Amino acid sequence: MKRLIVISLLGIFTLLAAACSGGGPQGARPDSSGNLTILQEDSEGGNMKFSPNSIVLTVGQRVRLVLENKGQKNHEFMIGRAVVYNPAGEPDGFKEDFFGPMADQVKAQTGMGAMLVMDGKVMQGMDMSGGNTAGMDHPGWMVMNNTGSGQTVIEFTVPESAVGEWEMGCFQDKGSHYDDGMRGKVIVVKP
Ligand SMILES: [Cu+2]
Repeated sequence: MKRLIVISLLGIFTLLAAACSGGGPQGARPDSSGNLTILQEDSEGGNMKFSPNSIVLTVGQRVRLVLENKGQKNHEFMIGRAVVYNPAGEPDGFKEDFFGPMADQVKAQTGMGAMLVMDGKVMQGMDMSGGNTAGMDHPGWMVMNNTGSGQTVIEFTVPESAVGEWEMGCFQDKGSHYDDGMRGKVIVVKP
């Protein structure tokens, strides 16, 4: 009798687990040509966000992330994990950088007024900072998408080493964008 109960319970747990997993992680996926548009939005009152704020990428997929700044402010786009905090206690980028290790295979088309920045150095695009990169000198690889930049495209093939959960974030204005909701999930799955 006891054994029967244990077996029944196991069965119920298995069913529950299957129901919860619901066919893989939730999030927006690139279309059949690999394009996935991510809007950077803000509004009066500090409502900052990425739309969508959860994306799912698949290993081996050729992906084109199309960033559009729809807001009034300048916004960054970084992917990584383990947020680092500066001495002032402000979120200041990620300890582990998603793009850094594959920087040689990442192609970016920066829109007018957008920049590709690596460890605070402008690598591509027009330097609109006037040499003053303070505020966007986070560790790692990022796109600085100034307001009105149009589209910036990040193109890459998703590597096997990226499998797992990552975070996207904007750390502008002393990390306040991140704190105000400008962050999201990036999940990399096996095909
Ligand atoms: Cu922002």
